[in-house]
Amino acid sequence: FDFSFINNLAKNKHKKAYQGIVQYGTAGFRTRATSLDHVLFRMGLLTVLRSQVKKATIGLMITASHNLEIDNGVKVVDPNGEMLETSWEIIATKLANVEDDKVISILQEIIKEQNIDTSLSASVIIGRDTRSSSLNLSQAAVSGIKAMNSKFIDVGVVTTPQLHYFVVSMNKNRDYGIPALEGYYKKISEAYKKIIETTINNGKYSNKVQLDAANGVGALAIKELKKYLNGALNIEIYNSGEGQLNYMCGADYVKQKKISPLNIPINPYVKCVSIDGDADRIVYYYIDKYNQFHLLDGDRIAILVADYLKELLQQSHLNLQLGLVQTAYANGNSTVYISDTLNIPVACVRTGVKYLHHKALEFDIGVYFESNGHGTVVFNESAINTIYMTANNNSLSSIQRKAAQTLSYVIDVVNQTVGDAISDMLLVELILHAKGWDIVTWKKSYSDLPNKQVKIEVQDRNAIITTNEERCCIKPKELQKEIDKIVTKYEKGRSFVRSSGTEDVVRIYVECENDSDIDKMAAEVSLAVY
Ligand code: 16G
Ligand code: ZN
Repeated sequence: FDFSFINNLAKNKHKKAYQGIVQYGTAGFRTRATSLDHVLFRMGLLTVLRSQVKKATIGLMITASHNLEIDNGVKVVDPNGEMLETSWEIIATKLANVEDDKVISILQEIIKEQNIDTSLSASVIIGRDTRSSSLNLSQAAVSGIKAMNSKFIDVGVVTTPQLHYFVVSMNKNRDYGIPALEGYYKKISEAYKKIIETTINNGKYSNKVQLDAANGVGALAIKELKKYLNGALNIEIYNSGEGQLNYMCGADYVKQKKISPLNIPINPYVKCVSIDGDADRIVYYYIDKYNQFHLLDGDRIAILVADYLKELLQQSHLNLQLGLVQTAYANGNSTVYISDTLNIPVACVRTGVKYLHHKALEFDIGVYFESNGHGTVVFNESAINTIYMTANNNSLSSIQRKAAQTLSYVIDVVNQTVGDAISDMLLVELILHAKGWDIVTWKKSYSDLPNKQVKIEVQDRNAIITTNEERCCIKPKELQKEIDKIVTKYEKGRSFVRSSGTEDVVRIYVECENDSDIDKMAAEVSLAVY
């Protein structure tokens, strides 16, 4: 590397414009867009080294997901489509925060400590969302990548899951799919159409969906997807870019506020979905004739998917272990329903996709979803092979083979690299279609406990420390005892507090049996936290 050239860029063109500390959190760096130029430049440098260590293509996605337009962020995607390894988050944080004239020495330190052969060729794929700040930030990253003499592909404006798809398909020698957007759309839409064609619609299913695209990149992707679907799903797109990104719309808004987004037509019982600003989250909802709002969030999607997969496994006589992964935010009744009614093992992990993803990999088929609508299904290699073999085994009964065939298409509909709003929507739709369900029937399977989330702004979010997958607070010391005392006063009461991984806030979750108690309970726990 030409260190003096890099040094010059670090001290001039990409010098620090922000003196505060930035931290590589649950989903990468995320803060005001104006503070990020130097971070992006440095992440450009770092991904090249990461690529040399892993001897594979690394991804760089510029987005702040469901945050408002003024924010932006960046996350690094490892070769298998997973989030950057934890030990490198620390390295990334260090590199992002040192003074401009220390960038070179830190780079040299990383090279030495990680024993990196810098003569190896490297490759980085870079993508961005539709934010007005994203183009400049991606250019800052490219500036870093180029300064390290690495190859790179700028795939431009893509959803986060599409960027993950690119990384995996590049690294898996096309086994996973063709590394192009066309490959992505074709893969998921072809498989979707095959399943729809082979199942008889026998009930209340309607293929009309009103989709709120949060005025983000998802709108572009869905428009594209529609061309490939050829009418197999009737998607009406709202908030497709004319309004402000994530402002009073999008999956996070709808999930938190439990109300419809701006601009979506209110027609009773019409199936609606909201995705977020980078299209990796999805929630469903509808309004009934009394104008009451009904949410079907990630917990419900997970249950729908797990139930369907279980049925297919039974029909195909496949002895594969199916499991479900949730976080503490999962509604208590959803957990009871999964273990008691569906009899599917369910695990709980801490917030953040990487934790869910890793846990899900412990099953042959792992379904994971956060309540906020971020999730997917992962199939291990041997499960995939067994499914394909069964689908093609002519000596088996046609029912058995057909179920295995359907499973094999499901594998292609799903974006296994990360939660993907678009492929999750197709998955939900094909299941509702197979079951002949409308959205009301889906909602009826069980009822959620009333619940509420509150956030409290704090100086130092690290003041709260939790254990037991965030369900128990160990610092400050007395807090958990107080929460326990509050909780016992309410039937089916449950509450936990945790510090956010993306904002300087402490989050509080409460749930209990009676709707009329929920505000009081939330207020009591908030008071204990203050
Ligand atoms: C990030 C996470 C998401 C998690 C959220 C929690 C990824 C890709 N995204 O958006 O999974 O639910 O953070 O935010 O891991 P919080 O820590 O602010 O509550
Ligand atoms: Zn997102």
